[in-house]
Amino acid sequence: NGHNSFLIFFTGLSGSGKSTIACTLEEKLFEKGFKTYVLDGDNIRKGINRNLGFSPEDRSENNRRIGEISKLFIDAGIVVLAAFVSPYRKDRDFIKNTVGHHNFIEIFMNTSLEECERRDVKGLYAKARKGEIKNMTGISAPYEKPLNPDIEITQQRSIEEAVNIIYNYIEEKLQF
Ligand code: GGZ
Repeated sequence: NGHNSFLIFFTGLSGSGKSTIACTLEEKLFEKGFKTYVLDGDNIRKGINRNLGFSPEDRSENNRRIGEISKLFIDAGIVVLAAFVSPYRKDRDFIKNTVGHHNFIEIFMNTSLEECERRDVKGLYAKARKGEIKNMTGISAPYEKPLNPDIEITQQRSIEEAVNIIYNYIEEKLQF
């Protein structure tokens, strides 16, 4: 009883809500019986990509490997939810080409820098403002907004609303 598998790719600033929405959506998909997996900094940057930092080159390599890993999961029949800053258009395009355009759903978490900085869950923005962290996306490194994302989630959305918007969009792609 195979089902269609693809990559749901969340991009946005640190603190924009990528992981929260990805994990909540994953629970919903799991409840409906789909095989799913969440890729994020916690399982990728602490493991296979622990040799990579936040220079443009390292971010590109991080994203290249994320694309290749996603492709393997898709081949294995798993719906992949990936939550990464992925600030460069060319890196997101690489991932899209790697998994195939029809297997790629781009979700732009459009939360303003002001709001992300207000949340500052990990204290990274405060450190970046003090110059203790360099290459911080939004402060001292660029974020190239998606020009044509499949879905844009604005910051006034609740978690539940965001998950429902994405679920409704992917429902037709899911084979029950
Ligand atoms: C951006 C950084 C940085 C810098 C550490 N810039 O909110 P988080 O903590 O959990 O998510 C951010 C994560 C970004 O890693 P990614 O693998 O998603 O980035 S990329 O796609 O650009 O390769 C943040 C933390 O790591 N973090 N330093 N300088 N985010």
